Amino acid sequence: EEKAYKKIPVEELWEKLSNAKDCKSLLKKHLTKERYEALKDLKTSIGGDLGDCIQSGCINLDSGVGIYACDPEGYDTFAPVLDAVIKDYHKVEKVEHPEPCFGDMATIDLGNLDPEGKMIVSTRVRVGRSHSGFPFPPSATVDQRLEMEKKTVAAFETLPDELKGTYNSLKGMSKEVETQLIADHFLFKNDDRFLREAGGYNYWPDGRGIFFSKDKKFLTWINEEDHLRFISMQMGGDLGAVYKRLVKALEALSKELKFAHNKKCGFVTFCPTNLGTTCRASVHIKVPKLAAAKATVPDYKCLLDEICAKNHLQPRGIHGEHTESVGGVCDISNKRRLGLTELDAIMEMKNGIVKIMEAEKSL
Ligand code: ADP
Ligand code: CIR
Repeated sequence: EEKAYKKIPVEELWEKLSNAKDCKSLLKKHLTKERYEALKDLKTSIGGDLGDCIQSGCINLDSGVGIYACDPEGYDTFAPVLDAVIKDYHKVEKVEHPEPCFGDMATIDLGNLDPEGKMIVSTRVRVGRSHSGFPFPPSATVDQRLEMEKKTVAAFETLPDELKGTYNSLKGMSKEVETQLIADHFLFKNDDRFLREAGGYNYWPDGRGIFFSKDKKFLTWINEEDHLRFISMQMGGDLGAVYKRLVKALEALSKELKFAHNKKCGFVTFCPTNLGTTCRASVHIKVPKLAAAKATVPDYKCLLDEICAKNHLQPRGIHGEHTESVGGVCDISNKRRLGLTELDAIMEMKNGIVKIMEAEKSL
């Protein structure tokens, strides 16, 4: 059981960040002295402040991004720094987002990216959602987390039969079950120092849990980084099946639950990298040759990183963000989520993965 994280005074955070000469985060790049001075004493209506947004990035100077929104209103209050980070991460000129568009399920054909089953181990698509009217982790109380959990569990009753399943609260789950679920890539854990310093593990495990459909291909994470993460996953490369399942679940759940959404951010999430579509479509893929090959320019660790960057893809380790790849298998997903539609984000991932597979085969 965990208590709330310890808040560090914003002056102390700023000192750490401004003294960190080789910090490469987007926070470091975009929180200028002028912006810091203008924002350091502001508060949202529920009391969210700049410290809540930047503590993780100032304590973890190796952050890639380094900033979260203290609460949904923080995207307005702290827009001078958050908008700059958002534009840089999602590669957009303006912070704005189109209406959701998942494509026409009757005609859409994304297909199987690896019908022979040679390179792709598994495929997963997830989206994040926030309950409208509820705060983000730094200011969420135990009661609010429990209320969100209850609302969500009630909504699962309305899923179509093939997606119905069981909810497993983290509180009371045995250590053995928990460890196995994590090893199998289903369940989240509370060992990410980036999320911890953002308040993500406050009052853990209260209000956290995981829902599974009977075949374990549709899942929901409750109160991990976001209030909700809806996930569709299965072994192999059938992106079409994975995506359609997720869209079907979302259709049902969107009728029952009210999600935070606006013109500027699209679907609102705790981390600015997830705004907009909130969609991360990934494969666990065997690319040992690309991972070992040298990049053509010194900016990248290997050829894989270079091809990923050029195709707006993001490589991660196979046990989640900030982990390493194992046995030449890595997690590759679309990087941009804002300023494009869900279908665009999926197509960006699909086209990029096709290129990665061709490049691996050519070596
Ligand atoms: P998220 O996608 O939720 O932002 P992570 O990168 O932390 O977060 O990954 C969460 C979990 O999902 C990890 O256990 C990871 O191994 C698993 N995962 C991600 N993509 C795939 C995939 N294509 N196949 C199997 N598991 C996956
Ligand atoms: C970081 O800054 O590294 C963490 N706060 C995680 C940011 C989300 N990562 C990403 O690139 N999608």
